[in-house]
Amino acid sequence: ESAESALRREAEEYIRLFGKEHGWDDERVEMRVNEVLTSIRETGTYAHTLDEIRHGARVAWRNAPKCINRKYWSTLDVIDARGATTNEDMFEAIKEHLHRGVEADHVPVLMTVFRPQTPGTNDGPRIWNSQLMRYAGHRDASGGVVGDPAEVDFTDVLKKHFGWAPEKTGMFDALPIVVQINPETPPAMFTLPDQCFLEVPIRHPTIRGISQLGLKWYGIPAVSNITMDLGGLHYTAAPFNGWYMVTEIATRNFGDESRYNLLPQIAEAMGLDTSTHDTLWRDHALAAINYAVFDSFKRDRVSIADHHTCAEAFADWYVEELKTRGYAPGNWKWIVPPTASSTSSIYLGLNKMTEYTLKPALVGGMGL
Ligand code: NRG
Repeated sequence: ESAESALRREAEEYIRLFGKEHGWDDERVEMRVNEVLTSIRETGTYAHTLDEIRHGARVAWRNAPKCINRKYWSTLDVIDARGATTNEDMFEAIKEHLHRGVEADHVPVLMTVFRPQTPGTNDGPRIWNSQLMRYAGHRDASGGVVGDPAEVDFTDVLKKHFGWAPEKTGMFDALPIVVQINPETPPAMFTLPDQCFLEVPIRHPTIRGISQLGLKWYGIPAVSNITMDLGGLHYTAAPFNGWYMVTEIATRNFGDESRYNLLPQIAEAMGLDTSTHDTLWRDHALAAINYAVFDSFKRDRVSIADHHTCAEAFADWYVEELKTRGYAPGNWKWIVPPTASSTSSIYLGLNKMTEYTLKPALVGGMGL
């Protein structure tokens, strides 16, 4: 199948889905399908209406096999930034996006959509960061890393090619944003103002040693390295955010050996013996740091969900989705929370869930 016929097929498929899910009559569907196909024939591409993008983004989320929070898929809202024509425009839109999250009482689910890639080319706009907010990983002289090891390569690129020279090299240095409106334009680096970079200091309500570790995390997970594949068009810059599930931060970002690897320090702060597995110090440390992160976000009124609530809600949604929609792709390994895994009904109840790709889709991105 040629690229153009794939575009025609996927465009038509999506318009029909949109029409069906909006109760359009046949005449209206055929009219819009014709309009789109004519545009592709004459110009090689077509433009979505804002309603089509918003619904497409929602369905792309609904189809995301790794996401536990999909029951909220129909609440996603889109900021239309297709008019951005410069790197500066892109950065303005990103600030606006984060600002809306920081300001709200409950973090809204938002996607900012930039111009799609011209079909058959590689000219789409890019955000080089994996997330809009993220912490640097600095290599130190002894071959170790200060900060987030997941960001070491990107941090190197910023220092070597963009002249980034942070005043200090700490564990939680906000990374600047690099955007590139098209391949001909050199990418540009920008620094987020503080009012866009919401952070939560991590304190444990009773274990002082944990509070004294000086940990913090940013408030809003805003994934920026995923392409939205919608109606045959590729939106290469379409950053989106929801809110955190506590285990993402406490168990994985803080706990993983390949990330901050903090469990030994947390266990020591708790006075546990880490010289033997017998004390189950990792288990105690995980429970305590999850509690500390959750309590700290709550105290600061930054949206966060616990993994028990998420897992329970997902299991209900998934069963309902199978009944009403008829299908729902899911990646068990990603959906099962990494802590207290067997306490959720997903663990045994949804073990036959399978992953497959449905479009619209959110594709690519690193192993977040
Ligand atoms: N685990 C990653 C974030 C991945 C996306 N998670 C969300 N997305 N909650 C991390 O930074 O820990 N979201 O759109 O809400």
